[in-house]
Amino acid sequence: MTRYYLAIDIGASSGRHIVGWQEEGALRTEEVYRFKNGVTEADGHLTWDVGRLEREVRAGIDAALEKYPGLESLSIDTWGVDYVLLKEREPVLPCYAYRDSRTETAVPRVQGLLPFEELYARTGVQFQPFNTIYQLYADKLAGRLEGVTGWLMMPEYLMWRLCESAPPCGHEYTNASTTGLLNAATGEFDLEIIKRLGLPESLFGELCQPGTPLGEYKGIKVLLCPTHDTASAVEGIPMENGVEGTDQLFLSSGTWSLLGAKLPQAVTTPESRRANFSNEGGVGYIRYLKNIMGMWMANNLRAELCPGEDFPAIVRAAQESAYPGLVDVTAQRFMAPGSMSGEMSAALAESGFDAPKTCGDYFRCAYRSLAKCYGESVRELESLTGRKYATLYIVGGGAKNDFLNRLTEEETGLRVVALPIEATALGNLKCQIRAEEESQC
Ligand code: LRH
Repeated sequence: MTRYYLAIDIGASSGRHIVGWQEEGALRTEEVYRFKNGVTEADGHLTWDVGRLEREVRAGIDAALEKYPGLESLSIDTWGVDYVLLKEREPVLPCYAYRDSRTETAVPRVQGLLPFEELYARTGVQFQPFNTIYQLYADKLAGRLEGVTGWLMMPEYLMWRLCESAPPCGHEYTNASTTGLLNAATGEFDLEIIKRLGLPESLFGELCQPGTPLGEYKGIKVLLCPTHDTASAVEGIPMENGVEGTDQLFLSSGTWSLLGAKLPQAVTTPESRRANFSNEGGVGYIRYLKNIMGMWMANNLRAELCPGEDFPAIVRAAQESAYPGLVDVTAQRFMAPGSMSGEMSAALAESGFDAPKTCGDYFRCAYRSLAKCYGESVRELESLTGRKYATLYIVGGGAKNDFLNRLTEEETGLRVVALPIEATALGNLKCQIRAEEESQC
């Protein structure tokens, strides 16, 4: 009898419900529901409408059930770092989005208590102003932690809402590894960091691994997949198994570009800190990667300069342009600019380039700058891990951009294998199938 599973994969700009099943040894999938996601501006802040996300999750499950009435299990993955505070069973609203600027005062305060050199040596997580550690400290400064009895990362929250009677679950390891609060050596919350920041210790319990059951919704088992979308994406890439000696790299190319290697152990050296690499938790390995501003730039440029234009036409225009300027795609100025094209023009002017004139000029600059950053990151990875790499697997929406793939090949010198697959949903599904098989043993 064929068993059907449901992966709910929610990114910062869209969410999708994908049903998967095994057929003749292969994992087959069908997308049954898709919805738009995005931040909501409220009182000058960027927030997530968690009520709407929950409604979309439920509507998509109903759509899946209509076609596949006997779903075995489901699981949700989302972007990392964001969370919902709870007072008993009630969410504390608003739920802030990671691009909000509320951590501006928290970052120097945290660094005053815990110099970044020490924090990195303990956690191995690259500096990003939106890391959960800074967001939780911003909550503390704003008095938002008073009376709080728990907090759940976004996918944990959404799954908990489905299994109403269940107590809030523990934190899932892969997503917890994006908080900047895990100890890289133990893989558990680092209580020394939590004490030094004066965060309530009772909020940081033991972690749960992917595969852990949470409860049931409409007769479907709800369980933890690798709930950080990048962790699921890496599980969904058909890279060589094993982490020792492999010469393969991954690039999950969506709103963000996550470029890295699977490693057996974390690298927390000062060189790694200076190169701003992160050690995130994988399923039995470390995802050693760099978080690079990805399609976020191109998506914003399109919304500003040519809304409604399809990407193949945009990519052709970029290819035909001869614009020579490049920008640093990791610069914080591109995180949430008022205008992406304006910010790019300003950065280009500062490095002595004339302003781009056409749409094609802007996109050429964005794609070439991205590929250049990929090249630099691969060289850094080689020097930090002491390995030589041969192949780069690219998954996610960006894998469909042949021009960018070619530039990436030129800049990295690696063989690029671009896979137009929903790797995140595949990784989410694989973990559910594994959990089911293990429960049968
Ligand atoms: C990609 C991602 C990335 C995080 C960012 C907030 O979707 O999860 O790994 O750093 O979103």
